Amino acid sequence: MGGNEEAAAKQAAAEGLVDNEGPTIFDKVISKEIPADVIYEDDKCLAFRDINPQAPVHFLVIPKARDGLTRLSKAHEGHKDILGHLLYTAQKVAKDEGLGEGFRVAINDGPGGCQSVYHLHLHVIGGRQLTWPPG
Ligand code: IU
Repeated sequence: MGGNEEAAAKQAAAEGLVDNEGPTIFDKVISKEIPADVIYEDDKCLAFRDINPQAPVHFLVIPKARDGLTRLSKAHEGHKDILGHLLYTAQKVAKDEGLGEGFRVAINDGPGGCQSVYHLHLHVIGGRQLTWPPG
């Protein structure tokens, strides 16, 4: 690996752009080290607006403790409570955001699912007519 490539790989790993269980950019959102537009928070999770919104309303719901959940497919029996909590929170915040007409909850898993940040997150998207199938 050349110097530039190595630096890019290190940067990607530092930002949680690879599934290596290391810290991700979302840890910095949780610790408030980097600013985010947080719209809901409790002891277990955080919801904040996506910096690159795909619809008028687009926010992410993330667990505060990653506990191995870099991606949904890493889930085990012990994660059922937090998974339920994230889904419950997604619909609650969607209502607060005025998405009474409907919305979409999506979880991208791994390279095939177009996941880019390896800290589990639910996308909640709405505020316009969504179409199906997604890309
Ligand atoms: P993905 O499912 O891993 O592809 O989605 C990651 C999302 O995180 C993506 O929609 C980004 O726009 C979003 N995001 C963010 O909101 N804030 C950040 O600092 C970073 C990514 I990096």
